[in-house]
Amino acid sequence: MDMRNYPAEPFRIKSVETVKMIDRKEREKVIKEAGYNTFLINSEDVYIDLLTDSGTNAMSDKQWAGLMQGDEAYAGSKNFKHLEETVLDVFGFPHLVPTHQGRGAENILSKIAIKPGQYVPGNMYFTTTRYHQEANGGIFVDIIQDEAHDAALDIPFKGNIDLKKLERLIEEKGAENIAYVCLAVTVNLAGGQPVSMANMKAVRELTAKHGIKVFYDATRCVENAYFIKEQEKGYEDKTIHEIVKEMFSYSDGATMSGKKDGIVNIGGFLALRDEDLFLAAKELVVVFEGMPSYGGMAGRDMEALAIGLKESLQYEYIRHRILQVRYLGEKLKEAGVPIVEPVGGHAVFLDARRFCPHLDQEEFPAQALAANLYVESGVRSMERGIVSAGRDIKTGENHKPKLETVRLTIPRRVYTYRHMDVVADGVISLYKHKEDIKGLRFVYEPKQLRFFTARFEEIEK
Ligand code: P71
Repeated sequence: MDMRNYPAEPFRIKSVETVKMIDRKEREKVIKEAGYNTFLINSEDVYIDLLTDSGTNAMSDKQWAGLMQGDEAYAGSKNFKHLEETVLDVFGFPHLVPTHQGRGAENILSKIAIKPGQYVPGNMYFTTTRYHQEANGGIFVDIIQDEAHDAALDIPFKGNIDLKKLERLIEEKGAENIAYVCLAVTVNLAGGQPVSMANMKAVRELTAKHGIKVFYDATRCVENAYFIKEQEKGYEDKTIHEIVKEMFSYSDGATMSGKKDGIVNIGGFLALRDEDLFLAAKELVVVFEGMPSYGGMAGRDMEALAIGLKESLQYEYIRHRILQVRYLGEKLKEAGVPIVEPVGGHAVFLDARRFCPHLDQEEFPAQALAANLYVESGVRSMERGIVSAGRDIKTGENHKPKLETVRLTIPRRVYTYRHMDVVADGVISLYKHKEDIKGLRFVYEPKQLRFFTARFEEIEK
């Protein structure tokens, strides 16, 4: 691989955290005790932690300095004002409801914008998003283009909405039975795949004709903007900030987990254009989160998020971010390891169907692969397949997603290219004896969001 294609870290390291590596024998013990669930492994037993990019980011010196300027007044914190101004500047939304993290915003949006029995079309489900939609009587409908469900298909803007699917849904169910369109930028479970500006515009035009609102999941919107600059005609010379602003101009509001592209460790928000919806949201935020001027966040955390949002728009930052992830993906591809293509914004997804063709989906191949990768290398990853998908709320049957993946999620500004090499070596060495990976069965299955705390045992054949 030609390293000239991959920019060096656009930062210096000011503070370090020492990590240790326990040996294979100990890791075998750890994974068994964790019920073969990487969520249940202690951080201290992990060498390189790619469980998630959520809240695991390294803050800048400016963000740490911002923490010291936290105004912890119960009401009217100056940091709220700063965050409010920043959200207006970055996204163009005049109304802000801070929440403790993304799902807090999803809870409130679902409650104010869904009437029981209404449909909520979206570009692929996300676990917490769909949970809140369904918990509030909504019926999630996947309207992402079919191509997104095909792991091996390498096409740009794989996260796009299929406009025909949306049009058909509106015709069949009637516009009044559609709560809103939920548009995620990027699409996490499709592999961090972006949505094109043309698609966002077209969704806006179609829904406007029918008076249907569009809310974005803004969680990884800056990564999405980078892909637009890199790959969509007419955007080469625009700044990331300009692209983000245009993206959100085609929406009525957004939920955001600040723990990703906000480059912080905790926090999130709901942002809205509409005054009446804002009033409704404010009435609920006091019940579920806190006063409207802090919601679920400390003053200092609002300050760090305001600063982080601005930093994320810097071209050098986001270019390095995206290309570091791509570097890992390209290394694995070169070695013949099956991954979801193209490589998305926040993670490389291993295609567990092709990695473990000897396992049936009901034997949880991705869960088993994640467990074995930990034993092999000390690298922690996350299952994103049948276990994450859960059961159908009506029939109780397992959802069986076409994508059965293991996510190697890269935290922002935390690891170096050399760390990526170590990860790639671990995956490649496991791939060489993949037939040894045994299937799993549940010994404990929680009712909601089961992947967090489920326990498994190996199936001996
Ligand atoms: C991720 C997470 C965190 C997570 C969530 C559920 C299971 C395991 C890990 C969170 C997201 C997300 C998108 C697109 C909303 C949330 C919720 N992702 N939308 O990928 O990716 O935000 O965690 O701040 O509540 O590991 P929240």
